[in-house]
Amino acid sequence: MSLKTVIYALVVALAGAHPVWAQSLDFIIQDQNGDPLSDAVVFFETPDRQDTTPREMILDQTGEKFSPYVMAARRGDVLKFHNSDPVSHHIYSFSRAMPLNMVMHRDTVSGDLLLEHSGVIALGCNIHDHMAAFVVVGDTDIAVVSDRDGNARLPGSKTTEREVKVWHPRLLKRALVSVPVSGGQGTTQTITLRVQPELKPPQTPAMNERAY
Ligand SMILES: [Cu+2]
Repeated sequence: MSLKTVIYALVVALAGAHPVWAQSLDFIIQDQNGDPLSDAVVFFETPDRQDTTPREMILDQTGEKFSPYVMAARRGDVLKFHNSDPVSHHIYSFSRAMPLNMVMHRDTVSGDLLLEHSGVIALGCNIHDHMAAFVVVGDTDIAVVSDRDGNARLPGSKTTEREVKVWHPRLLKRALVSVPVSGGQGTTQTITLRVQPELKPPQTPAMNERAY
């Protein structure tokens, strides 16, 4: 047994047999075909809340799309919509975490919307059916969204949890998946999600074809 292993075992024992993820953890999220999955939210459900300062989360509308498509927010954060388009949007949500029905005229900014409840807020636009976005609200201060190559890096944490939760818009019933952390620090763990087929890319008409 190397000295490093002994020290690690000692640290684990002192931490109550649970590892403490002092350093960042790297994940690659992929689908059942091995293709990278962007827009997966990866988080520890009960991390230590180090910073409870509410953040201002900006959800833009540009080119008749919500941007970002998936956002990871924390309960207590403030959500603010921007409409950068030269047309109006009519944002709606039937989600329990935040029902919404709000017309936004071109080049406007919404008021502050307090994210009071945890859950997934699914957003659409009544004018443009192809527009969709998801705001995943949790109690965690550490949640990341995978990039276009499926990469997700969770920052270091004092959490004692040994599994991460993963959410993706194309997961069946959009449920959470629990995945044991097996890779450990300094390695990259691949997480494979069984997702529904990709939706057809939205048809985005030229902006000058419409005027609301
Ligand atoms: Cu719209």
